[in-house]
Amino acid sequence: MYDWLNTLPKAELHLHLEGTLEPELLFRLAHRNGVALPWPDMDALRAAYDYSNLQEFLDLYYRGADVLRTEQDFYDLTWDYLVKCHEQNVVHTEPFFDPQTHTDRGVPFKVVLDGISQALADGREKLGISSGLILSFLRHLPEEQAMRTLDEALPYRDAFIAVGLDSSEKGFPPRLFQRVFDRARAEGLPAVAHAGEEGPPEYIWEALDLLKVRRIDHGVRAAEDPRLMARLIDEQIPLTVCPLSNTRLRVFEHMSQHNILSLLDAGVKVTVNSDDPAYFGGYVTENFHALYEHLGMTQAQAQALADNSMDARILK
Ligand code: ES4
Ligand code: ZN
Repeated sequence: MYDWLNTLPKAELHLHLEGTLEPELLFRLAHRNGVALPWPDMDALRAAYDYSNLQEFLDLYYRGADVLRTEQDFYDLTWDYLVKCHEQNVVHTEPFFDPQTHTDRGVPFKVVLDGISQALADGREKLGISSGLILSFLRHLPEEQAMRTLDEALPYRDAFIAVGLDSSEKGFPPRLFQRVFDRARAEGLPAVAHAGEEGPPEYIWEALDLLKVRRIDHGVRAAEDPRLMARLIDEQIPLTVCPLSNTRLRVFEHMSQHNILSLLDAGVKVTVNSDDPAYFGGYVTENFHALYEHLGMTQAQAQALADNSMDARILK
């Protein structure tokens, strides 16, 4: 079954490039850039991959991203991810990057963008993987800073296919970012947003009604709101679900309790994604495989999930 799932052609629609930073590359880049790390070795780092919620993970994720300094670093990060895609027959990907995580540390926007864009171009040419980059705003920071990030990005408008919203969810509702998303829309940029991962169904409503997103990232808490479920099904709004992420961050206590197949069977357009694979223990195939192992996913369900991912692309 693993091989069948691995060979299945699929698209990945919820993937943070900073979350693909494997311990090996993290240590290599720290050495290359002379960055001191709080972990003596990779085993100590891996031992820290034990989170009880989203914030504990994010603290580690932002700490890890500090080793990314040069254009070559961003190239290497992105290229390694694309090689993984190639191995797992991910034929299309729409990854996120968080410019503020880097510009706030003094790494210029263009350094980040050029490294990533060059790797994506090489991925198209050498590996045949189509891709479109999503610029994601950090919601734990003020809206003015997101707006400034958008200003910085607009000269490179053609390097992106959409804008997104991520980081700490609780206490940072989508409505706080309405003006940034209005502006992005006026520039012709479609939108997605993380909502309903740890936050309530109300945040999903806000993402749809105020930010006018065309996909919801995570969205698993929609199941708590029957009216919202009806809307997602009626409008076929895709949810980019990340099963291993949800269990590692304890959105669900165990994979056997995950609701992705119930959502699928109810008619919601759900997809399978890896979120931050280096931190959550697997790439897309491992996520599919966990659904087979713990939820008894059938081949027909796997095919439907993969078909949904191809349908839910922004870049067609
Ligand atoms: C994230 Cl799992 C998750 N949730 C929200 N923001 C994020 N950024 C990177 N991974
Ligand atoms: Zn995410």
